[in-house]
Amino acid sequence: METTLIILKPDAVQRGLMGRIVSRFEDKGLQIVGCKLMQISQELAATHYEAHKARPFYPGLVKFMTSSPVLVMAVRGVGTIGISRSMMGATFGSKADAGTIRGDFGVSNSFNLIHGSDSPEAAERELGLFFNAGEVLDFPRAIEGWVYDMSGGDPE
Ligand code: 3AN
Repeated sequence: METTLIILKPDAVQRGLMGRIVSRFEDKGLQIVGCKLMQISQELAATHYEAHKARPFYPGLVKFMTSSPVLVMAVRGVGTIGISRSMMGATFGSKADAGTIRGDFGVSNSFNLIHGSDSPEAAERELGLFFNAGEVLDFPRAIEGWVYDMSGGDPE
């Protein structure tokens, strides 16, 4: 099982798209194990996006991400990092395929609705940045045996 960090960015919150985007993760069968609305500080945005510090879009990205609250989620499942990335679609709303979150809900290249960790290392780091101890919960789902084939012992 993997856990990834998903952020519904300020545009998703302001446009009233939270419910529909969260539903996509639930509909897929992924488990939401952490969730909170928060305002990202300048410091947190700078740490989260430090890999992009030298890029021309960095100042605008930090301004956008700190401009209004975001919904952060910890999302768990087998292969959840890759699955979430394909559900999100390409970085730019103008290029993202129909059927993806960015492809279906946005057209902008800067306001692209959603962030998802891109590797297990990034997920571990980012979950640690956005969630405090005790805010990501381990709990059994009643539907687990219908989401995954558990007949071999491991989720298939
Ligand atoms: P993704 O979120 O698809 O993994 P990254 O990691 O390449 O995209 O970029 C991180 C964030 O930086 C993106 N989510 C997007 O908001 C922003 N970004 C990336 N490239 C550009 C760009 N050329 N212009 C504006 N914003 C960008």
